[in-house]
Amino acid sequence: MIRKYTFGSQVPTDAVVQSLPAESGAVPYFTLSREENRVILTLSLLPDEILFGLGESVRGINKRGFRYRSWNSDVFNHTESTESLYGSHNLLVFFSPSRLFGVYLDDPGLVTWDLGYTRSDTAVITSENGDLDLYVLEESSLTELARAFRRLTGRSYLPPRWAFGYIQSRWGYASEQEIRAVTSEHRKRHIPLDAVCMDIDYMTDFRNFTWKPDAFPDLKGFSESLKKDHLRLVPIIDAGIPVAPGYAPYDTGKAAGLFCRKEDGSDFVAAVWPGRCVFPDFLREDARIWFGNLYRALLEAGIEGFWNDMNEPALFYSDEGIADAFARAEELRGGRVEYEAMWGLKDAFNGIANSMDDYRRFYHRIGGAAVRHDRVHNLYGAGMTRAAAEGFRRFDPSRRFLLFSRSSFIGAHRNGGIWQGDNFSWWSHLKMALQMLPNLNLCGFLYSGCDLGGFGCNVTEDLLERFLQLGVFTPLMRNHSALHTREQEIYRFSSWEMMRDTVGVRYALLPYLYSEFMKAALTDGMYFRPLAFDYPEDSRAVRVEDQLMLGEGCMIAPVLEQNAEGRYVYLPEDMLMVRFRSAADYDLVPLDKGDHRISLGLNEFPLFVRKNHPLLLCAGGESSETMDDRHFTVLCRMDRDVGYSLYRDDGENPDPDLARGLTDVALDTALLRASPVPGVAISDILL
Ligand code: MIG
Repeated sequence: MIRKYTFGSQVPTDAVVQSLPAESGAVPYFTLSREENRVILTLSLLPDEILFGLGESVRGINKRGFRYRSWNSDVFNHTESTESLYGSHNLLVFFSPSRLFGVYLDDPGLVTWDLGYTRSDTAVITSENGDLDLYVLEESSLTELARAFRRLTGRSYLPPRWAFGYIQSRWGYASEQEIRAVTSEHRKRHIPLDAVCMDIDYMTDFRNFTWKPDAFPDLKGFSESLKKDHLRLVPIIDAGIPVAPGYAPYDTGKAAGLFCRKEDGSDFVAAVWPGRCVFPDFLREDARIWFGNLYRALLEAGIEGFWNDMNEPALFYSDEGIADAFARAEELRGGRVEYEAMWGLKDAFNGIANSMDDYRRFYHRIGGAAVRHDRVHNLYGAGMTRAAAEGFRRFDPSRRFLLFSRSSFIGAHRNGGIWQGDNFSWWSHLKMALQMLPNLNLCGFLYSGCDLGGFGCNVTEDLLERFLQLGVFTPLMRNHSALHTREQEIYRFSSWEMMRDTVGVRYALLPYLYSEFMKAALTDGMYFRPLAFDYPEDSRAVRVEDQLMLGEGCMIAPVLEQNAEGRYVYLPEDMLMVRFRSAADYDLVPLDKGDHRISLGLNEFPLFVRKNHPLLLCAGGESSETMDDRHFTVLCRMDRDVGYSLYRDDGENPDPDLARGLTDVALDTALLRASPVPGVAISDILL
């Protein structure tokens, strides 16, 4: 059951797709108070209560014990103290043996989540705007609660099937030759690859929808020739449009008055990569249509996928911000600067980027009224995602396009995926990526993954290998790194063959993982889940922070520490461990419910499969398009006859029919007689 409560008058956020009548009674569970405009919800936490949700955020799967802020931020350094990342996902689920409910704030402004931070036994949720729709969700299980929330907010985005292939990316690829060198190194060494991302350096002067004519003399010819080799280009698009008369996106947007404005009616200008930029008012439909149509130039060049960046929006500086900082400096010039003033001076300059002052300087037009940006800040990236997705649909309604964004808001999960932003080549960030994934799924973002190997800092071979071992299972499997960091393509390393074999496992599992993803998306389910969803009564399982359920029948437990030759794993039920070294080389080890120490050399990683759930492996391949997805090896630890329904489709139909895509696989216990591994059926099938 979902109940809705309305406070003030909320601008339409497009997050919710079901219209529910607002209740008039008191909000259950919470004590409500108001302070100026703020709406404050307070609740006593039960001693054993676990909190799930808040999608993209740092720390554990269980969000209890910290303070988070919903405020979409361009943050380069993700630490345990980082209160905001790029997306705001205002769903929180309270789970304990004695109560289960969720609360969702459809609120595009700043929301603070004090979850046992100020007082360990109290949660305080504060909406700064005080204009919001509040939903309270009650269902019989975590799984049903997640499903109800997805029905409320709409079906998750479906990427094309090729988007489940391995993607190579790096900030710095600047020409056709450089990209060809990357693709040919992969093909030459048989490292599977489906796509290469183009970062900002492909553009002329970082201008959206342009490409450097010398570096890409025939982008269409280039993309077509890559496609013959089953490879695709995925260019980046940033939010800002440079102030450059003569540059068509600026001229047309300016003529139609589609940019965000200051109070005096002039366009708000701030610098990002292309220099001084204006910002499309993505909260307006006409601006979204105009921006979505700009993708055409690239779509016509054969591009089928994009990533949208800097859409919090990230602001390097505004003229006003610089002037304020200098004014502060002027005040102090000549005098004796005491330490407090010195720190203030430093802060004045350090705080120039992404400043709250700038976010208060501009306005959106919503329903004819001017709305100051800070009140609706968290909607901006979602508006850009929507603009792009709708533009693709207008361009070609007959297929799916790849789209993933940095900034997001609930609702954007219907239009695109997200990547987990600028992580570092740190072991702790491998764990952080894992812990974020189930909460992203809960909030609707199924197509996601982190920058494998880490974006900032210099990776080491072992860390990249362990990142790839997680990436084998994440829907978005992309190796990405920042300019000036150590080169991170697999072939740069002496142990590239080990990494190639790891990516090979992804391709052997691709039809199965795609099936699990599509079934989850099409039934409003979750691809990754905390163990609590499947074993709510197992007090050990509900607190597991370094293992995830995957699809209907699997569990992952990657190695997250350097120099560890294995790890402890908790099995909430009897499972089959498949310890992979490559697509063709793996051990099958039945393990019973309980604790296990698993030995895992650097080249090894496990997948745990529930008893009586079949796992399908194909022979793999070097691209998702050239794989044989009719011949499979089926593996199953079983003690009865079992079945699995494999979902397959053409990988691009935008309106897939779940029932029509399913093929049933049946395994008979008779198979166990011939098996070399007691209790485990191994069977080759043709579908
Ligand atoms: O200010 O386009 O998160 O993936 O490589 C940095 C350059 C801008 C941030 C993105 C990152 C991308 C980078 N971008």
